[in-house]
Amino acid sequence: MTALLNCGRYRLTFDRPLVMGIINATPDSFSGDGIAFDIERAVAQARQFIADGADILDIGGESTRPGSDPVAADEELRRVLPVIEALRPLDVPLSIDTWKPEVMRAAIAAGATLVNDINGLRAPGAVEAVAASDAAVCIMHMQGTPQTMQQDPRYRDVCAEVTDFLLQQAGAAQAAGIARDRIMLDPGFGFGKTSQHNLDLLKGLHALAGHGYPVLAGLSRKSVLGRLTGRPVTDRVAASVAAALASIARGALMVRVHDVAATRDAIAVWQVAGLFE
Ligand code: HH2
Repeated sequence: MTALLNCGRYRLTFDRPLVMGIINATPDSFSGDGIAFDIERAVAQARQFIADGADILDIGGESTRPGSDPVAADEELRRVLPVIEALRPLDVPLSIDTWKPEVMRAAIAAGATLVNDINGLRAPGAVEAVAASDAAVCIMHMQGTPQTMQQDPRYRDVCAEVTDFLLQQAGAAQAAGIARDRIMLDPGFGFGKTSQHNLDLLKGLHALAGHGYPVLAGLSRKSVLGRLTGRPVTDRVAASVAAALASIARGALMVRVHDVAATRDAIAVWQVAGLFE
C-alpha cells in the first residue's frame, strides 16, 4: 500500500521519494541561504525549486542552528507571512517550519498545509493549533533547545529514545484529533545529537519507518557531513545528495534539502535502477 499524507487540500502520495525544498526567510540560517524580507528572491527561489522538481516548500522564519536564540512570534510572522502569501498562487504545498502555536495558526490561515515542528508538538497549544485545522504535521525529535542542544548530548540508545518520543507524540496528536494520515515523523538530525548519534539514527532509520508513518530526513549541508568530508557548509552538495539517497535507502519517504535539482537528479537515477520499491 502506498503511504500518503493528507495536507489540507493536498494529498501527497509516496509512490516515489518526495523532495521538500527549504526556503529560509531568515537573516542567519546556518547554511547562509537565508533571504529575510526579500519576497522577490523568495518567489524566484520557489519557482526554481518547483521547476527543479520540489514536491513541497518549507518556509522558516527562525534559524534553529546550534546556539541560536528564539525570535519573538510577531517577528517570525513578519518574516514568513508575506512569503506564504506570495507563494500561495504557485499551487505547491507549503510547509511552515515553526514550533510556536500562534505562528502555526496564522501560517495555516495564510495557506500553509503542513506544520513542520522541530519541537515535536511540545509547546503548549501546538497540538491544538494543528488539530483545529486540516493541515498535516511533521513531528521532529530534538533533545534540549537550539541554544543548548549541542552541549554534550547523551542517550542510552539514540534510536530507541528518538522512536519512543516520536511515537508518543504521534499518539498524543491522534488523541487530540489529528488523523494518522496527517502525521509524518522526523528523527531530527543535528538537533541534540553528536555525529555518532546522527550516523546511528541514519543506519537505524528503517526501524522508525517500520511504524507506518512517513519519515522525513533532513541532513542537507549539516555539520555531520562537514565532519565526514572536511568540507565547509558552502561545499557540501555532493555529501548532502548522498545523505538524501542514504536516508531514502533506509526508509525515508521525504527529504528536506537546500539543493533540489541535484537531489532530484540523483533520485531519478536511483529510481530507474530499481532502488526505490
Ligand atoms: N533542520 C533544520 C530546520 N528545520 N525541520 C525538520 N523537520 N527536519 C530537519 O532536519 C530540520 C528542520 C535546520 O536546517 P535549516 O533550516 O537549513 O537551518 P536554520 O535552522 O539555520 O535556518
